[in-house]
Amino acid sequence: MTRSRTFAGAAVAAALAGAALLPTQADAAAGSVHLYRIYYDSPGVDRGSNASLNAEWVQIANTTAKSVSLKGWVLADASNHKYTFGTYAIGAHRILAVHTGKGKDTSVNRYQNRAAYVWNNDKDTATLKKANGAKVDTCSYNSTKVDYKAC
Ligand SMILES: [Ca+2]
Ligand SMILES: [Ca+2]
Repeated sequence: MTRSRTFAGAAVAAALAGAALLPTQADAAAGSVHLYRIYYDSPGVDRGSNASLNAEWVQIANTTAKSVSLKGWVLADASNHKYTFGTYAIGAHRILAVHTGKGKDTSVNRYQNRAAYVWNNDKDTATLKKANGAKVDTCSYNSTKVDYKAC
């Protein structure tokens, strides 16, 4: 026990030293908020029902150990249809879905409240920006063979 604990302590010390020397790697290890998946062709024929609109969504993951406020952040498609987050924070290690249709916002489901589809079924690009306009992430797809894109 003592030996393994000492070994673990040494490993942590080494990791911290490495993190101090390589901040970029440290940031990656600390996680990020990023686009995770886009389900762009909702199941079945696109008849425009609210259920169908809500089966079209974009997932955003927070892989950091902290809750992150997304207030004022903007999710947009290639045609610049924008969804701006209100007061909202994504919890640590959580994945949220931004649905296209109407619904009641929850801690992991947000709704654009649209009456029409946003994400093209053939190709499109999702862009996530902070309130100050700084780009956080983009995710593009170009295929009708599958219905979703893992970013
Ligand atoms: Ca679509
Ligand atoms: Ca469909």
